[in-house]
Amino acid sequence: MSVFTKTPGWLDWNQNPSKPHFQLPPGSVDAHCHVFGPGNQYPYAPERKYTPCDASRDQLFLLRDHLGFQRNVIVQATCHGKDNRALVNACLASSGKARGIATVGQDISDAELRELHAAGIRGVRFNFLKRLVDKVPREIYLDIANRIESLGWHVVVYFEADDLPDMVEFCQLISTNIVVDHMARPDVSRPADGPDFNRFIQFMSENEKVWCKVSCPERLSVTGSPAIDGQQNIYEDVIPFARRVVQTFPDRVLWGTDWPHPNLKSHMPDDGLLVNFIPQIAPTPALQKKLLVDNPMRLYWPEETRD
Ligand code: 0GY
Repeated sequence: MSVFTKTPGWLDWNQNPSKPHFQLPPGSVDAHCHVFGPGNQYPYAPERKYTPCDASRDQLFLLRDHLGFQRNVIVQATCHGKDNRALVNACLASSGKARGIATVGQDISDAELRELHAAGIRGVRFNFLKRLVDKVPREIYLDIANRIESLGWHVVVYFEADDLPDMVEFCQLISTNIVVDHMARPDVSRPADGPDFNRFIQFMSENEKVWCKVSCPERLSVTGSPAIDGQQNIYEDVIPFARRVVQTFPDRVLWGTDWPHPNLKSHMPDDGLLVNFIPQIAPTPALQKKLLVDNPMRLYWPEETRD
């Protein structure tokens, strides 16, 4: 029983995900997931915009094994603010099978950054969604981006499609790799080959350091999941967007479950069905291996990929 009261209407993660039919390539990485609390051990941040249900590291590791992943990249969630203790604990307890993306303030010391690195942190996340965080001045983010460069870290950015013009400018000022969460949240009711998404494709074409997570169909879909209990036709409207990114930039894409799926309103996905969705966006074994193994390994475990 959590010591915190969840945000009204909160949807809890699925305790009984199906076993995926799609067999993940050996060494696959779930490159976007979170841990929440547990709140009695790792309290949620006072400045949080939502209070989730608990989702512990052990529950994440059980899901990893159930779905057939070998590793996780755990992303600091905004409900924990800049308190990375739950994340660090999960990375340390993972026997090297988890890396982390932290949220830090400008006041973090170099010694603290090195400590995060030793725990398995490999980047920082800058979040631009007003419903999730208070605004942070760009200069602060740029200062943090400069400071993490020498650690070999990268920056993860979460923003919405309408903010792309601002982000193009901002990203030009960052010299590390930049990973964009959830394809910058396109409006999937518009065409995947229309002017809006073309601008995102152009952004990636012109910036070789920009990577993209082709994740969160359940969050982006407008048509939703008409066959939630079947295997086909889930989140169909997201497929052309994700597939276009995977086919255009096969060496700069990542995939993650987004477990435990914070702030969903319409439904909670079955994580097994989310895995079954992967071949629709990465249709060949070669693309699947890049998306799930080669790319995340190069970014998060480079020491294991060098010849
Ligand atoms: C996600 C998406 C969301 C939340 C967060 O850190 C967070 O709180 O990332 C969201 O509400 O869209 O990637 O989990």
